[in-house]
Amino acid sequence: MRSGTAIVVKHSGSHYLLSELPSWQPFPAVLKGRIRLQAGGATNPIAVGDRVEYVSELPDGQEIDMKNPASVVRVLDRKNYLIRKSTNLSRQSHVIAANIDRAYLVVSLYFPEVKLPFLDRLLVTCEVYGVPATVVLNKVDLYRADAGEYLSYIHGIYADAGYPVLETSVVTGEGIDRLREDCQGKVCLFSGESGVGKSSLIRAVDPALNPKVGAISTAHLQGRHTTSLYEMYPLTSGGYIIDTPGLRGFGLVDLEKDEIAKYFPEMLRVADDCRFVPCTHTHEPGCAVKQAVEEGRISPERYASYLGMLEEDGKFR
Ligand SMILES: Nc1nc2c(ncn2[C@@H]2O[C@H](COP(=O)(O)OP(=O)(O)OP(=O)(O)O)[C@@H](O)[C@H]2O)c(=O)[nH]1
Ligand SMILES: [Mg+2]
Ligand SMILES: [Zn+2]
Repeated sequence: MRSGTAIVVKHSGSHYLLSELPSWQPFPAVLKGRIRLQAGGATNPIAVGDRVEYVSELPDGQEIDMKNPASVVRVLDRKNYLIRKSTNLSRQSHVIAANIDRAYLVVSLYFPEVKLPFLDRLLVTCEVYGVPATVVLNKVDLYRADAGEYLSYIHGIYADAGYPVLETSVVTGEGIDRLREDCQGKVCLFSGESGVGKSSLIRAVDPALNPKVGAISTAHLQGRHTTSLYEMYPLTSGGYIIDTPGLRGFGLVDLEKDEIAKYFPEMLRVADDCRFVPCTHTHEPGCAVKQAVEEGRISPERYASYLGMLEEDGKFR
């Protein structure tokens, strides 16, 4: 009988791979029944990035394999995590990853086309769960020349909101050095819609890594959900990147209506000056948020996303 502490580095259906970082020697593990009960409503009790205690019946020196997987007996407290709620009424939720130093939310302006309300919902989720986020505008080779102004405009929206924004291209290599430096020594999560280039960026950041990349469907100009598993990769330069399947619908986490604005950093900064407390920043006179939108200090797109979330709020409960 032996035991230890390890990190979950891959999740595929019923089994997990664990590794005792910083050494990289993944071995299979399954969950004990007691842990399943502790999931608190999530479909997966443990996620990539979780720190767990495991036991194995095998004698020391014998390698843990698929025939004799280890058993996860305890999940250690999480620093943070990200959760995805399904958009139907099943109320199921899925933990995307845990103990994340930074989430890179990857979008491309075209192929697939960016949906700002979707990105904003992801950013709100990161704020709610205490995960620092960077916006990555990928595939700039495809549109810098023809849509340079639009690119700067979108860049400006998120920089003004207070987020780091990177412009990258896997084709020209633009921005990849900065992304690599940024990821160094951290546990990084790459998230976003299918086809935006998450797996491609991981290959570009570290050519030693080889996650599968898929072509964009020519009929729909969308991704094909090439990555189907949650998987952590060790960076040669130190640190880890978690690749994730492309997000489809993305339900907003449970938030009270008057809480949502707190997770828009640019609204939080001015909301203290609203005449009424609480203020929904919709119809109230003397609302500092509405004034900031009128004066161009808060982007109309971000404000529209906020109003959309207020309205949608009821639907997912
Ligand atoms: N022109 C251009 N194409 C890119 C860039 N990055 C990725 N692609 C292409 O976009 C397509 C999708 O890339 P993936 O890396 O598989 O995208 P993904 O986000 O991992 O997609 P899923 O795994 O389905 O969620 C591939 O055909 C890539 O070659 C880029 O910077 N420029
Ligand atoms: Mg992928
Ligand atoms: Zn207000």
